[in-house]
Amino acid sequence: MALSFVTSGQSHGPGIVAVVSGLPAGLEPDRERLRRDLGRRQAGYGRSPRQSIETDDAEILGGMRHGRLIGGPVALIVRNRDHENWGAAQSAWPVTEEELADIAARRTRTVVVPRPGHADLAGVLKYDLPDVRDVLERASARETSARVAVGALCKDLLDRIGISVHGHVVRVGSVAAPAYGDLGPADFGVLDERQVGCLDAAADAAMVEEIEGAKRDRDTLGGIVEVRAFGCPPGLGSYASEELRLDARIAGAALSIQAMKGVEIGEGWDNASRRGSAVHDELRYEGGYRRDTNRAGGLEGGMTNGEPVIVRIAMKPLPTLMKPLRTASLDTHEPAEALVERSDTTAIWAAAVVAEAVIAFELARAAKEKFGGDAIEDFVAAHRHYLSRIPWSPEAP
Ligand code: EPS
Repeated sequence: MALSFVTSGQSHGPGIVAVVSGLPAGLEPDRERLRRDLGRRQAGYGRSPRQSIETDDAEILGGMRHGRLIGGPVALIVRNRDHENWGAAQSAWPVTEEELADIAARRTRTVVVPRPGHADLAGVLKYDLPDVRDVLERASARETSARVAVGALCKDLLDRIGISVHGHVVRVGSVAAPAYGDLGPADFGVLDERQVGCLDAAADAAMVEEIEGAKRDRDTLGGIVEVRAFGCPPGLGSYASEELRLDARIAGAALSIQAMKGVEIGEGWDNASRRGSAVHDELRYEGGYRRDTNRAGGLEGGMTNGEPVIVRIAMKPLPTLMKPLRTASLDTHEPAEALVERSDTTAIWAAAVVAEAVIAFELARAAKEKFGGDAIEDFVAAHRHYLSRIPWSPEAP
């Protein structure tokens, strides 16, 4: 069965739900990883006070028993602790005026001032909604908490075939990390000591300053995150059909994360201005096929090529500013100031963690297509057989 998932829920509703289908029976999810990844997504310098309200954890509602998946869809919920502060304002069923009255006015008021850069305007027009809040509640990146939980389960699956996925921050506003050459899974351990999620300590400190400056100016910042996946064998994805191309799936998944606006695979943008002889990663054979460079970012012909997968994703600055942008009211059409709500100055580290999760899902989906397996041991055995057939091994030369 193909791997797929769907999420449901709003930022201040009872919680964000995910239902994942196609994970093999017998997989034993790592409870600590699930908690750790949800916690990592909440961390990072520049987040709003909302994160001091939430302590994300995923409650498994179906598909698992005694620590093992049992073959049915896995349903989980990440509850929103902030929900209780909203009461009737977030009720699924109709509420009376009296019920609304006990909620702070700012939360019950219909929002009629769409924020530039957000889903607000097109959302109310498209769905014929009376209140921008109906749009922003679902457009909110709070939804990514469930995607991170799904990603953690996918990492558990990928673990079984030696694939690991690591995200980090390479730019915040005008501050860029130094260029890195080859990195390995062990290089990402230092991120526990960083505030913004940058491998380089000096750049991480400069990013903190950059965020402080934007916060002082009541502004927001975007940046660039990078994800590297190690241990992918050649041949995940396929050139045979456009919907199977893994680079396209990864790019689509990356841009499905709220506020992501650009994707680069390997040295994609720089490669566009180089000659072919300076771009393509030459092959040699040494007990298996090897390359000394990885400008392709581990993806050729819509498939993994056996080198680490490298993906960079550009995030725009968040559109909820404490210094409101100009807009026009939906009811009077008069000039107005956009909604000012609690906002993150930047959520760039969260973006790195979410990017890890969505790329882990795409790799797990492609691995599931390649190796099949209703039961985890079938999946693992198919992978083992494949590696015994091809001249490739995950170890560096
Ligand atoms: C978000 C707005 C903020 C963020 C939220 C995403 O929410 P609030 O309006 O409640 O402060 O904090 O992110 C999260 C709650 C989260 O857990 O990531 C938005 O508009 O996208």
